[in-house]
Amino acid sequence: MSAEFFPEVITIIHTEYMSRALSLARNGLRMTSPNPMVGCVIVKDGRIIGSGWHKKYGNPHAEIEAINDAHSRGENVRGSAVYVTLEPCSHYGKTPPCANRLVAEGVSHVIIAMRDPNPKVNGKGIDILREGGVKVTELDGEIQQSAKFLNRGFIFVHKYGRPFVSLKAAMSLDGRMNLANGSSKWITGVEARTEAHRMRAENDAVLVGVGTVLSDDPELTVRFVDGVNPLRVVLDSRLRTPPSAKVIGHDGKCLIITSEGADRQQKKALEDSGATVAEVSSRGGHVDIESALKYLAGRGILTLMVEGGPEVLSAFLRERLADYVRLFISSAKIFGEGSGLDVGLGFGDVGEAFTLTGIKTRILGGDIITEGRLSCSPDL
Ligand code: AOF
Ligand code: ZN
Repeated sequence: MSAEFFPEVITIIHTEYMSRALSLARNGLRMTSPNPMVGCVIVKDGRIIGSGWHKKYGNPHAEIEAINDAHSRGENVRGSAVYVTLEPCSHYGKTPPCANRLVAEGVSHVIIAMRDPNPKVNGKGIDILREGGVKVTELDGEIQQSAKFLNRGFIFVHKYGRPFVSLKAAMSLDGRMNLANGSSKWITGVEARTEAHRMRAENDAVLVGVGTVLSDDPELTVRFVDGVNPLRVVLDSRLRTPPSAKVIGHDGKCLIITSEGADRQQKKALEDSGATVAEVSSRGGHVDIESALKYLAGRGILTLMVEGGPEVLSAFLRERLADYVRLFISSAKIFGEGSGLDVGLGFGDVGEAFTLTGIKTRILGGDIITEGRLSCSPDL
């Protein structure tokens, strides 16, 4: 008997092929921004006849990669089922529309994990397919959530005009993020530090406040794991970053965000040493975080990791511009003094507190790592 008679069997089959497409999509991590990571698997007569993913910004889309892969194996995609993690595009951009190409190839069924939040597409790809006589199935549930989480930054930029923001905070057992003198180096052990570098490699940009630059002189590069260096961003309302700061580096990937009307001389000194300086509006004497995020989205940054210090992390929480938290808690060190996450949220009742969902907790060396999605974060 054909699987058509068993809807639950069909769901299992769809989930299986879509999971494969999602893992292919992940190969594009950090290479596709500001475009999404997309994977595609083409199935005919119960066999995968072609697959592919969007490899790099400006390169062919995932569907075209998969069709080309099938052709290179001498397969004909006519009558096949195409699993694609994102709705096929409908517009002429860097490449012609994939939806039209799928119709022209004569595929019979397209299964998608999520709609494209890009207003140029958003449902129009599905319309083109249906009008071309192709059956379209939109998956929901967990597999859709996984597809959305993978492209959380892409969704946020299109839906909310800002990157998806992850906070990373390291603290001593007594909740201090630095000593009284501001130093915050080496709170956690080497395994946790490796994990923090992995997190840097996963985000398009990593951000610290000027206080962290002055006290720790961090490089903010990916060193303990393989990966692409993120854009390094310093929030510095009065341009106190020294031109000799390590964060500036030599690769032109350091951006200092300051308030409008910054000191010309200091600005020029920083630019001469290789940094880019951007001026955005300020609020209460500090760079306005929302304006800074908007600016970053405009520069193609989809995902941002905020690495410290306590003041900057607190400001993101206070403004409710934080979506995910990963906390590194040393189980070995007690500082006894220094700052914590003194956010000043002014809750009058425990019930009002921010909560985390989808919590994952691990023990790594002598440190506890706990992470989750913040309740103040809007929907994907
Ligand atoms: C991708 N890769 O596999 C798919 C995309 O500028 P373009 O022509 O490359 O178009 C980019 C848009 O195409 C992107 O924002 C998204 O809406 C859609 N689909 N993009 O880069 C892909 N399927
Ligand atoms: Zn496309």
